[in-house]
Amino acid sequence: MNDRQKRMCEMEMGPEQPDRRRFLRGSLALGALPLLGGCSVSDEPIVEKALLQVSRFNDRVQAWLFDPEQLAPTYPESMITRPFPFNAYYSLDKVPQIDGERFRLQVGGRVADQRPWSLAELRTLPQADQVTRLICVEGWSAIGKWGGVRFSDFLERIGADLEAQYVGFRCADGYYTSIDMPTALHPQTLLTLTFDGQVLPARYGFPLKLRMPTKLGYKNPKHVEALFVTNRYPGGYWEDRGYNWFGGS
Ligand SMILES: Nc1nc2c(c(=O)[nH]1)N[C@H]1C(S)=C(S)[C@@H](COP(=O)(O)O)O[C@H]1N2
Ligand SMILES: [Mo]
Repeated sequence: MNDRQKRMCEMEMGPEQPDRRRFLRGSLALGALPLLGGCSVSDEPIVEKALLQVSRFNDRVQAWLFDPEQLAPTYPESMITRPFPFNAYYSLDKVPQIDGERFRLQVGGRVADQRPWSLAELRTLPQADQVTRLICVEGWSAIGKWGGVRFSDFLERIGADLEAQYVGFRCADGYYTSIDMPTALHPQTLLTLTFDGQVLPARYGFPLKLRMPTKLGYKNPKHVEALFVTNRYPGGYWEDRGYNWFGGS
């Protein structure tokens, strides 16, 4: 550790914030750790600003490295993790219960056809499924099978501006996130209606989960009720709390 790094360590004061620290460490996975050496993350605004800049820099590097043709690994059905883990920013008993009959997916922003979609309408579109690994930054991963509409098909169908930068998602539990357009158009990005061949169970995101095997768990929104295409950075629930925005896996 050099003197500057030591000083950064010594600047660390005030109460421990293990959660915060975990988030920052998550966002540091690429690049920033060598900079800070073994020193723990400070709450100094200057350090925080520097870290945010590193994280934004990482977003750009990851976006640049992202290969829209490169496929994430797929697995045989025999490798599906059973029971499949549940995760959310709340416990299982708080999972939203949504009425599938009344549900309508709202689409907005840079989209020509803003008509909302019922689940029955979404089921009439061509369906695909895949067995992939979901990787959570909390240190676990699990293999599952999701089925639904290829998101690129859906975006074309609604006349989305495919040159726009972001697709943002709002969820029925207050969660929200956003992704880059190249990932939205990736062939393995699915707007899923099923899990393991069954209607998506509530805990895994009924009625809709956007599933991307190229991104970490927190980028995969469950209970999606609205999506919008935009050039204004929409952020995300964990991303606004320090997780890296691109969140590739
Ligand atoms: N709406 C919503 N989507 C969410 C979350 C959440 O809390 N709310 N948590 C994310 C995180 S951190 C993970 S790891 C996965 C977990 O998905 P699973 O419950 O199907 O395993 O959902 C992601 N999508
Ligand atoms: Mo996660």
